[in-house]
Amino acid sequence: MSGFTNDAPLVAAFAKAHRIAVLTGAGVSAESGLSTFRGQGGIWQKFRAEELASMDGFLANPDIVWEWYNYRREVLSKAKPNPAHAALAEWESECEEFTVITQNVDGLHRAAGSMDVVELHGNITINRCLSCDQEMREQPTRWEGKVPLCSCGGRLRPGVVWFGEMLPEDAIMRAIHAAETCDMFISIGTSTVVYPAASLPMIAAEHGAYTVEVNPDETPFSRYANLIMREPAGEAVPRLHELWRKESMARNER
Ligand code: BV8
Ligand code: ZN
Repeated sequence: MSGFTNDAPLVAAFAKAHRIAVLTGAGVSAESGLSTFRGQGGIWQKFRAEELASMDGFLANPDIVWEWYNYRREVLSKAKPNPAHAALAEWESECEEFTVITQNVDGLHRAAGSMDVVELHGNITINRCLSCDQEMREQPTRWEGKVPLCSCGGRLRPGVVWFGEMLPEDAIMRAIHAAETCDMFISIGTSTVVYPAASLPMIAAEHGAYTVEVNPDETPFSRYANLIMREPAGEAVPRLHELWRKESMARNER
């Protein structure tokens, strides 16, 4: 079922949604000009994921990996949050509990004003030292080829979670808690193939949440979603927010 029909379960679900959890993937940032990973023009169509976003890939090709991250940081420096990011930030300010769980490393949810954000896969703007493990936010001053060096002399890597690496414990625990306790779970712009993030929509569904999928394409979760919106996030998310606002105000007047 795509778009809205005024059927009772949908209206009832929106009216009683006090605790909302949102999972976002690269698709929510597509309209900010950031390439997705697997969609049209996806970054990885030119490369295989393991060559770039993994420790083995980094150790084998440190300069290529840093060229890729520097390219993404360059594109990100010109990117702005889009109407989907903005609607989620506004929605959070009106809702009792509203958690944005993101697989993205672009920081655009916080840039849009979202406060309760769980960055499952880290943040591309942070560097971390392979030797002393300290995080470095300031600009490096020394390089080994294209690889920036820490003040301790160790090689720096982007502060993101690579394939084969564990997600930050607190992030995945917060994400699972939000999925288990929310009334409504909205999955936006993710191909729902990268685990453990991809397990969150199903966890929410199994705990009785009303689930919504916003994605122009089908995903492995589509068949379980209560509401599907086959359209870009920049159009769908503001409409979802408006529908929730209308129904929750109507509830308060009853
Ligand atoms: C882990 C950070 C425990 C880096 C990313 C074999 C060996 C090792 C591991 C595994 C293995 N088999 C499986 C695994 C687990 C692996 C995994 O799931 N692999 C998949 C590919 C099968 N997961 C891991 O390794 C995770 N760690 O499991 O640790 C462990 C340890 C050792 C051994 C085993 C297990 C770590 C995963 C994190 C990897 N890091 N990113 C960086 O960004 O550089 S993942 C990367 O993919 C991004 O974070 C991205 O978010 C994520 C998922 O992609 P999506 O966000 O969904 O983006 P995608 O392009 O795929 O889809 C975009 C969607 O948007 C599309 O559907 C498109 O239609 C839609 N769209 C397009 N435009 C719009 C739109 N939607 C709305 N509006 C639009 N306008
Ligand atoms: Zn160091």
